[in-house]
Amino acid sequence: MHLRTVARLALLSFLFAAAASGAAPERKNVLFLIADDLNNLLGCYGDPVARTPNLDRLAARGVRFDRAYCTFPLCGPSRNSMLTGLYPNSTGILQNSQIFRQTIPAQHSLPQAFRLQGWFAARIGKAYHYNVPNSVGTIGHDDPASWELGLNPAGVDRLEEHPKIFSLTPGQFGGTLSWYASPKGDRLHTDGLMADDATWVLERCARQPERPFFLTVGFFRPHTPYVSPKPYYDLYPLDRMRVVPGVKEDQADIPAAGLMSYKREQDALTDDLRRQALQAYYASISFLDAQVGRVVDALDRLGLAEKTIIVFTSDHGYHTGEHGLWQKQSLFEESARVPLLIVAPGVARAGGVATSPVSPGRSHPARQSSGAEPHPDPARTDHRRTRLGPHAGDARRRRCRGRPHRWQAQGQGCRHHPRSGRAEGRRRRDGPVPGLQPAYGPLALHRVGRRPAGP
Ligand SMILES: [Ca+2]
Repeated sequence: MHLRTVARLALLSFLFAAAASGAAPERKNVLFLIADDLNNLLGCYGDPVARTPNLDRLAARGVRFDRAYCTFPLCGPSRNSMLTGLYPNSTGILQNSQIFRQTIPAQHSLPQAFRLQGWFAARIGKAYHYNVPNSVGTIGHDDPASWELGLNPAGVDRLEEHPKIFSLTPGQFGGTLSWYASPKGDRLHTDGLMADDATWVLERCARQPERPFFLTVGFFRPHTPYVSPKPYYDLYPLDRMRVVPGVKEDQADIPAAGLMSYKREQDALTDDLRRQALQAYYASISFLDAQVGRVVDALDRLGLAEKTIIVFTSDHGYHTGEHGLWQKQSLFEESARVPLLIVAPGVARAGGVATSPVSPGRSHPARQSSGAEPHPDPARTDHRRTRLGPHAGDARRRRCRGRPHRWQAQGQGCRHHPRSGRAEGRRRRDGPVPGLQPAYGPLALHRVGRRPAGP
């Protein structure tokens, strides 16, 4: 299959699935790996500093999508979009505190669609939104209907090391630049425990080759706080960390709306702190890379590779000082673009590069070649058909006109496509769904620790 064709399927998933329904394709496994707040600072995307040998190897055995973009540069909206195959203005999820069951409860999620067709669907860590780090070890904003098994390990980064973390705003870690070089080894950290748990699940799946699986491993790194074992910090000497130059001059011609994601607390950043933050972010990427490598190695060791599609991506990109911005929630390239690697044995050639714009949320690429039938009307399901009249009625469907900047203010739902510039969002009044209780109450500790005992 030609790579440009693969990319264009992002916009044609419904038609493609319908066209593929003639013959009965082989039912392949899916290993869906998603990082949190990871941009394209990876060796396989040409970054000269990053040490990411495992992701580089994954790219070499599959297809690297060079122009993959999230549908919303924030965790919750992006993840709900990705896992339902709908744009945020159709899911109604424009902030982190919601899950799609509150707005479009009848929608089948991607893993749920696999479940309904016989796949074993499991989740380890963050698939839907979690508050990081405080919800690590809980079910977060999970959707239990999506999975048969959910594992929520918590490591020393969550349970022991918070008091030691440096933060620009002391005591705050989730949305604030913060980091810590841990003396504890990989397998004591949450992402390391998740790689162990993934291996445990894969071992059991390998014993039941007649039943395909859809395993999601949602790593928490490199999201803040950038906590990772110290050896990963040592890969990135501070004097090699490049501070973005000329920010003041750069900002001179950027409209104020383009800089709305700036956080006042970052006034405290000095160049020394910027170098430390970049070192810590890179270290978290390399730590993540190592855990991805462990999961893929387990897949290979268990003889599952030939029957398994591997997808690796992130929920959105990340600024590391460009335009004076850090973190996410802008539509500049660094925040909107995501890595996307797909290894599909027998479908795409190894080492390929796809250059057409694509969005992981719209493509459901794994489903397209896994043999699963499409879930009901994935491209056309609309919140208006879910009998949530009050919510649908609140959505004021007006075209976003007169907004010249590629910017989506959180909660306003107006965006322009990062490449075409075409306005694709619509304004809506966002907020809780009247008369509908949250699917889940205050986040309760679901199960801290390890997988179930036994075979
Ligand atoms: Ca995120």
